[in-house]
Amino acid sequence: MELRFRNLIFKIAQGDITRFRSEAIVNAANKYLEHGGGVAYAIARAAAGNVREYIRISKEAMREQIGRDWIEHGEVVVTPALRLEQYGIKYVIHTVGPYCGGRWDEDKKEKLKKAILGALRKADELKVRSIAFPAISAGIYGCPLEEVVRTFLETVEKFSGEADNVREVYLVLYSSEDYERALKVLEVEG
Ligand code: AR6
Repeated sequence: MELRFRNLIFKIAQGDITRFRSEAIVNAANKYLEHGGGVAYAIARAAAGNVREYIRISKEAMREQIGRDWIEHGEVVVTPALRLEQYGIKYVIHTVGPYCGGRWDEDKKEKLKKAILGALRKADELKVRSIAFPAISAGIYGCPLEEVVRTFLETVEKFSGEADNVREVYLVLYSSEDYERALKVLEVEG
């Protein structure tokens, strides 16, 4: 299932993002890049073979790129893909979405938009053609999946007006249930 916004294609896919063939993948991180669970842990383990080592690499990159030991919503950190290069992945872009704990409001939506847009802009700056996102904040952070998917749609549409290099944006759902739910949102909104 795909939608076209200007020169940009937005696709929903199902699978494991650590093996997804795109030039950049996004990590749904926490602000300290601790990669303790969820997709963050999976990416860290797959990239470095050792989660602690990828946390070290991420924190060092954060200090160099941001000059702080944490990131705000909208700020992103780039780390090398290491072992993920075998799938054609060049970069991992770490971004932080809102914590919802089951609640959703305009403030969470704005924070999620910033997190998505920050990663898209960084990918464009890195001259990446394709970028894959997990459903940021829809796991441990407890934001409603349907709202997360809607926010992706709106943000990618907005970004399509400024994209120079990015041509394909994927939202990769891990479980088939989440994939089916995301497809329904696209069918209704798209
Ligand atoms: N490929 C694609 N999607 C995945 C994968 C995978 N390998 N593994 C999980 N997901 P979460 P959050 C999905 O919890 O809600 C971490 O501890 C998952 O099913 O990873 O933003 C961080 O360090 C869900 O739909 O991220 C933060 O502390 C989506 O990825 C915190 O979790 C996001 O779930 C961030 O929580």
